[in-house]
Amino acid sequence: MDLKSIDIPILSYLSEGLFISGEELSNKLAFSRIDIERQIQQLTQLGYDISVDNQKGYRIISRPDILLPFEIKNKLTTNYIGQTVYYFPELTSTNAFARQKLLEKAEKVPEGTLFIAEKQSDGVGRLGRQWISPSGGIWLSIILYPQLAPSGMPRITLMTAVVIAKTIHQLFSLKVNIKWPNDILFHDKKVCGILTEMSANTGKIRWVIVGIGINTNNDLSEFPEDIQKESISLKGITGEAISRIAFVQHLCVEFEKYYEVFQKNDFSFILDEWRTYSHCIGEKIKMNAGGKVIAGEVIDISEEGALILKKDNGRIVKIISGTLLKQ
Ligand code: BT5
Repeated sequence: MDLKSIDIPILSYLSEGLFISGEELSNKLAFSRIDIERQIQQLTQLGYDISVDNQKGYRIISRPDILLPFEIKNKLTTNYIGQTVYYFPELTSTNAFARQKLLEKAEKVPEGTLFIAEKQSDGVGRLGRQWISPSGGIWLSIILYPQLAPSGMPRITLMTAVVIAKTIHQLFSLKVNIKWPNDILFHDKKVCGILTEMSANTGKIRWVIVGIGINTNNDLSEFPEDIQKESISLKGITGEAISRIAFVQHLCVEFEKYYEVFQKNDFSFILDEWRTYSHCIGEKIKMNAGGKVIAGEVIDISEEGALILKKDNGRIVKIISGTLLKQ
């Protein structure tokens, strides 16, 4: 079964609630009864448990938590984020794959396209660091074509961090923190990382890849010990497996909402939200910025997404990219 392009239209009419008869399905969708049977079989092969009653028809008993495109698109209320989905049981890296697609022909990749993998064999973090991505997590990339100068890129990372923090808050009533620039932490442990990449020419961004890695239901016990100590998953926090499909759908809706605000140049609204989740405003920190260690107190975040730091010698500096160090 080709999971990339698979489409099972009857799924939008089947539910865990009421039965729906084969006749009603074939009337609604203009499919023959044999087509309906075939789609039911496909769903069963994918791990759906479907109750079949000769009189009443079909009803879903349980569905697998696989990030299949038609599940993500099912009743998704966005206009473009998540409306095109490429799904892979395994990839090296969703960012690397997306980059390859964009370099081949960006016009073929609509804005809001998602590239999703169940696991990544070569997931990447910033500065070439490794991102561990076993099954059970959410590893995806979102494609954007913002009207933006390359210097505006850090804002996309900030916006994405707000969207993820908000999604986690809304779905699980959990307060997470954003660690500048690209980490989402719960009690100082990393639950999510963001990797934004772009291509630009003549002072304008051509495309952006927003890579998002979230530890959801994946098992952290296989992580190297040092990373394990500093990581956490949503399953680990809430005590139960979460619905990754519902998470991705919610993320798409929030992402589109914020991206629309972003496109209208209303970044101060996003910054205000960012400040409420910030990990470090008012804190004394040390950071590695381009190989130099800088120490000071974080005063604020700037309109461009730079951290404003009051150095120990009293000087105010803006840091556009760097890694916060442990104190
Ligand atoms: C990041 O880098 O946090 C960006 C991670 C982006 C991952 C997504 S997944 C989908 C897309 N496709 C990709 O290939 N990548 C993106 P950075 O701030 O450099 O953090 C990397 C560091 O986090 C590593 O050096 C480890 O210490 C730690 N780490 C690695 N895997 C982790 C995980 N699953 N959970 C928590 N921490 C992890």
